[in-house]
Amino acid sequence: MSHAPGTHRRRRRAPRPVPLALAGALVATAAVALPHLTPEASAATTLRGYADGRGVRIGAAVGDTPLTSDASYTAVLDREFNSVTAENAMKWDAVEPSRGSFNWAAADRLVAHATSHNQGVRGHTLAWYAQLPSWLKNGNFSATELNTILKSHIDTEVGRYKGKVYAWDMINEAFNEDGSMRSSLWQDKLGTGYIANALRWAYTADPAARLYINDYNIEADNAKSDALYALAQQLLVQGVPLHGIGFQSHFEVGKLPTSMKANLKRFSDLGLEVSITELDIRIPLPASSAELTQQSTDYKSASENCLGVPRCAGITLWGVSDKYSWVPGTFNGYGAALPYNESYAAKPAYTGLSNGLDPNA
Ligand code: 9MR
Repeated sequence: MSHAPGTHRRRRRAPRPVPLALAGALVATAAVALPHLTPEASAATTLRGYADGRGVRIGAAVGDTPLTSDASYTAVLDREFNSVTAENAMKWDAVEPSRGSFNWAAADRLVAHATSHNQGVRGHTLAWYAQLPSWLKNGNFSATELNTILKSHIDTEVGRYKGKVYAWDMINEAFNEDGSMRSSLWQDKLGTGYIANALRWAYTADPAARLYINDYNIEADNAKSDALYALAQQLLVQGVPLHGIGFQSHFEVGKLPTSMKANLKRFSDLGLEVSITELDIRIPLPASSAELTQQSTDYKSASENCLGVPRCAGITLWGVSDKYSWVPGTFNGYGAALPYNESYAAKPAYTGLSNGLDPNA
């Protein structure tokens, strides 16, 4: 593919080959015109090209293993995505394995990679019930001490990445399905007030980062999203720095909630950003071609359900290719949840997502 030398802004893309996706699954679309397009226009036909054009993020959760060992993976990541989320590297157990002793190696690697590929970073996550180090889980700390520990962790981590992380999934999975608060170290010891405190501490550490509450099964209008809505309203009335709601969006093929767009809109109407933060769409294996087609439709609908709402800041997928997805390990008999297959060939889902991002599709 030819490219104009000296166009520094696009230097990172110019030497890359024709996107695999365009060479494969998209041949039947406008992408066939690729050889005649200017470099600018061909860059625009990547996911990140469309997202850049709309001023939104298209992101992927990134694991340290593929980041450091799989050049095919990083080629797709850097060509297609303008945002990354640390899949595990910024979680408590990774960052503070023993009290007051921090391990930034993997998180720093991701941030450095993102910086050098002109990608934004979503931080993930600071107050969650899972992936806590054992010293913390089993420490039997008093509420006062736990409060200090949480504050110090947030000050340190958010402070370290000040100006480098554009949004934090601060609070993760705080609710039960019936809308009650989920039992966790934080909730049980500190009460729901830990949420406002955590957001305030993070805001002090980096006033420019967008601070999110993130959860799953809140995409539909249901008891869980109603409870979150009530909490968000209350936090905003209290002047707590809550800026966005992250809708994880771990879906099963053909089962997108019909109320998703209206539900995202009611949060957006509060003045909050809305983002899809962990999108994947699992299929019972082996995936049939009808299911792959349905998955493509679902990727398009999911992205449109966000982008069709004011204040949608972007869409992050929970991975890049089926090679590293968490899905098969958790949902027995399911997989094929991402737009790239294990060999980095674009699936129909890539076209669906791409069309969802392309304002002219
Ligand atoms: O993808 C993550 C996987 O590698 C970890 O083993 C798992 C541990 O709980 O967490 C996964 O990521 C989760 C995310 O942090 C929060 N939402 C659900 C995600 C999938 O389980």
